[in-house]
Amino acid sequence: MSLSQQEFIDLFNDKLTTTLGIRVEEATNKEAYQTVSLLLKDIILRKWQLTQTNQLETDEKQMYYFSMEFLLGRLIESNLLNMGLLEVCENALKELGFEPAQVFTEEHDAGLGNGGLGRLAACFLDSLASLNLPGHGVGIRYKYGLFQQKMVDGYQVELPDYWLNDDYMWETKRSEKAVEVHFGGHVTLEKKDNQYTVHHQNYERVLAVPYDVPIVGYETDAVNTLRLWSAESMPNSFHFHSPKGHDYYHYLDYKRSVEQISEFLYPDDSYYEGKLLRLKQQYFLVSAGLQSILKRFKSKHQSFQLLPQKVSLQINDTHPSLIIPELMRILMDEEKFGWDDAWEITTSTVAYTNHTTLVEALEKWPTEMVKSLLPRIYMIIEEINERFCQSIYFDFPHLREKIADMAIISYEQIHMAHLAIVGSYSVNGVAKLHTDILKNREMKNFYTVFPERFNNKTNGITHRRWLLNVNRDLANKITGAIGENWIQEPRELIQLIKYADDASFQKQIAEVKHTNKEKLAAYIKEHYQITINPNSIFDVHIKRLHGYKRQLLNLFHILHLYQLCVDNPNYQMVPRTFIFGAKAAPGYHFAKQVIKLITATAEKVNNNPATKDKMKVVFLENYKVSLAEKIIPAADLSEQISTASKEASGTGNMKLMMNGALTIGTLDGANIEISDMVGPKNIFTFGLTSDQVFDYQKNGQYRARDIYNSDKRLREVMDKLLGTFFSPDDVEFKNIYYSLLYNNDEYFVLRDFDSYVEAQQHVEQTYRNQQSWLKKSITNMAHSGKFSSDRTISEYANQIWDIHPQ
Ligand code: 26V
Repeated sequence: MSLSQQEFIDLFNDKLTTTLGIRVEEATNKEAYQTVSLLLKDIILRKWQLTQTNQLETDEKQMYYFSMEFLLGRLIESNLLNMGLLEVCENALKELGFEPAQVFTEEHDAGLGNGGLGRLAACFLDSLASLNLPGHGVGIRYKYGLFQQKMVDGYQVELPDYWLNDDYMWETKRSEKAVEVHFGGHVTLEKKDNQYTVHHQNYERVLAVPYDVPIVGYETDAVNTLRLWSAESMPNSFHFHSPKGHDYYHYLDYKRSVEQISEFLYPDDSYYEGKLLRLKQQYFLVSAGLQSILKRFKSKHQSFQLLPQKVSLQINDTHPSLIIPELMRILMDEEKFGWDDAWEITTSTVAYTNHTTLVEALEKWPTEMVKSLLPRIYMIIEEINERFCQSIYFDFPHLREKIADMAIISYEQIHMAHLAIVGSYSVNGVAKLHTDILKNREMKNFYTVFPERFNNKTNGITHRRWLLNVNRDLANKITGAIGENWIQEPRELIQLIKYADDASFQKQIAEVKHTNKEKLAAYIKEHYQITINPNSIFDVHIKRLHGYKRQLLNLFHILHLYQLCVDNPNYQMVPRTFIFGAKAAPGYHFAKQVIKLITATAEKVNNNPATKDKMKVVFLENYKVSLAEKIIPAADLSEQISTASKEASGTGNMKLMMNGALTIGTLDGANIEISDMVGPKNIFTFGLTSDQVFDYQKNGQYRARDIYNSDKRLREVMDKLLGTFFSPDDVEFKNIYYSLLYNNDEYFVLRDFDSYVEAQQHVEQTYRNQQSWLKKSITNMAHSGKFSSDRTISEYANQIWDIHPQ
């Protein structure tokens, strides 16, 4: 798409007049934002309509990505960028008297996700569209996204994220495409002529209304769809009889309970709780999404036998795994297929991605809950379980004693991961190590039964948003050196290797990084009144707060450095700025205490004369996509220090690497593949390997206290948690202390401390030699092409979905 600056200005003025009825001199930044997005949407809608007509006509196979989360962040810039209009828009806005960055920040982040899993879904949508592939998102239009984090006295407080307060410019409500979803009631089976008819009665009716968001690819014609479902009550399904008005109150109760379904995003990741409302959300997503897909399919095809050739349904973790029994239900109860044919179709259509092996995050629904909320679905799950257990018994006699472990239903719980594996044709992990752990440990027995199903798809990120858009100065330098091929073919970044040693290129890279650091420093000064030194190492730890991600290990290193400075006023160190961003799940007590410990440490470090010129600690409030976009271009060091085996992949590691940060990391998740790409000299690895962690867990020989006793540095750091160092009373952090010493340090923080400190010393030595640092930084950027989600999506498209560019 190309528009001249004047044409853009004309469109802008025209929109301003016809929608807001004001002159440009009167327009606020918000009004300018609305106007730009409206005029852009006009252009996108034309393409969108063409794509939909085209997709229906050609009848190419479509993929639908079912996810409870899509963490989109802002779309304005990426839409402009992908449409080829970013530069002209920025120039036009300047000409009209606006500051483009301020206009764009008027868009509220769409925070419909917790972290990695949700952001991955958003990156995948960008890559699907940019590779011209027919793949769409299916999700929930939560009225409230992930909570906003407000810091009060160093504690996290959660506030609702009412992101729809102003209109969401990118969505289009499609009332005429609404469908019904049914909950509760009871089911009877009637047998006639060897055929069952299912009667479902007294169920609650919920209207699912889709809101479509267009997904624009980079310099491509096709526009895909993200369909977000919203729950509404059905006044017409309600009969008002009673003259006393009781029905009216019943109706209000019903309306309230229905609207709750799409009210808010559950803020826990990695901790499963069997909440009825969450189960409702999951079935709502699956049932509404599937109905609209099957309607479209039926408009083109006579028989559902063709479904697997025309449709792939990818489920993002087990959250949408009810799609398996729901598809069975529709095929059998409504389309009159027998079990075997329905099962063949279902298990050739659904594919499952696993994102975690943390036991506490695996979904297990109580049977009673499913039985009463979804009676027919429960019957089908029972039957799937029955047949699966039978098949193990007869076909895999050596696994007989494992049947109880493998069953879908056991001890009054439904194991959703088991259901997902049994009901799909593909089961993938998200990094090599993670897939190996699935195959050889966590899902070992299933791997024996279905070896052909298991496969790896290492995660990726969209380099368009995370490099081209957020770090345009760096992108320009890259293009200046190797041309612009890398934008379409991110693997071409490897050409940068030729410049890793090139003094003039190193200088350019250093300048860009410095400018980015100055910008972040200015932001921190403005919002936190903390002065940070742009010449210090920007050491960045940004991700959800969780025990296994070990923000605590980082803190212990900080407190250790603090002690060194206090003990020796002449202690020489390269100045460092430790930057944290993290939200804790509201009910995750330990994680919230760690946040408080970070802010308490910041108070100490930033104000002590012995440290304040050498170190600064900054906790940035309300970490979210648009904040990540500010931090990542300015990072020198990327903290990826999870307990080995616990982080399935990580994707922040990829974003930071692509922006030239070096990684300090354990051999976990995709860190291993980053290390394989760049080589051991260009990454700072440390700590236990996953096998060592498994060994400890097996042999029970880990003794945190022994390490505490034998390491004076650790004692000095940890004893601060108990004494009056942080607060006059000594209760604040004693839980953390106890979790390490009395609960034996589940995440091996003490065990990895020594090796982490050593790796950090290596970081410092390397940083002192800027030439060597820059060489490593360029080497990292050069090898980051593998971690573009374009690569990931091509693999899914070719190896799982069998979909093709349109
Ligand atoms: C789990 C749960 C449990 C029930 C309550 C709500 C809820 C919400 C989200 C989750 C997802 C946990 C899994 C997850 O986010 N995994 C992350 O996936 C990333 C993308 O594959 C990966 O890079 C991270 O390593 C992995 O932790």
